[in-house]
Amino acid sequence: MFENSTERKTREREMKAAGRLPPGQALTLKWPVLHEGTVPEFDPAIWNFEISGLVEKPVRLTWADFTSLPMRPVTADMHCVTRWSRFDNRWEGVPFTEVAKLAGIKPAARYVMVHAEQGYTSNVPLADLLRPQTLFALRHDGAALSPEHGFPLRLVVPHLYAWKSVKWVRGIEFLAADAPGFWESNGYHIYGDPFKEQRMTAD
Ligand SMILES: Nc1nc2c(c(=O)[nH]1)N[C@H]1C(S)=C(S)[C@@H](COP(=O)(O)O)O[C@H]1N2
Ligand SMILES: [Mo]
Repeated sequence: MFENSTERKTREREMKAAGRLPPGQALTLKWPVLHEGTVPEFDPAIWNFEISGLVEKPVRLTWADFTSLPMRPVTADMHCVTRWSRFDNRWEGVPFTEVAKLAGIKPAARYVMVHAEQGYTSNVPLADLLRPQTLFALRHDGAALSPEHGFPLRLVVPHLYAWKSVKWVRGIEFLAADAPGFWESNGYHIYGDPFKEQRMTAD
């Protein structure tokens, strides 16, 4: 993963000097694939996206509904807890705020459980998802997402470790209290700030 090329080392030094390489991370020019389980099939006729929990109006979107929402580009870095960082990813997709407003967030909502295919989940505080850089991405570096990177849709939360950037995302559930998702229940940190090295929960 950590190629020994001069280009990689040069770019790593640059990112470190710019304060963009979190502690304990190494820069990769490749794009590793990392997930639990298998790559799911996508059928646009049956795919849907559910907005549930503490909302004014629960919503179920079809693929046609979702792809008619406003989209925008976001360029962001990606940090995996297994110690690779990939810089300047050019994502395109629907901002989290555009999706959330369809259902209306109730004032009591403070956290979100993000749901994906095959039962994968991850929890993120609502305030983090409301940041303008949080996106439901359909495209990466000028091309449609590939199946192994989350096609047709993945969440991107660039300022947290990438296990929160849920691939094959199928819904968001608004909650009053925080609750651990898949990796968070298996020892990973409940929040996961890469610049604070919040990798695992302290014993
Ligand atoms: N649905 C789902 N999303 C997931 C995962 C997963 O196992 N299932 N793994 C996470 C982890 S740990 C990382 S590092 C990133 C990796 O994204 P990539 O494979 O596109 O590099 O996806 C995240 N999203
Ligand atoms: Mo990861």
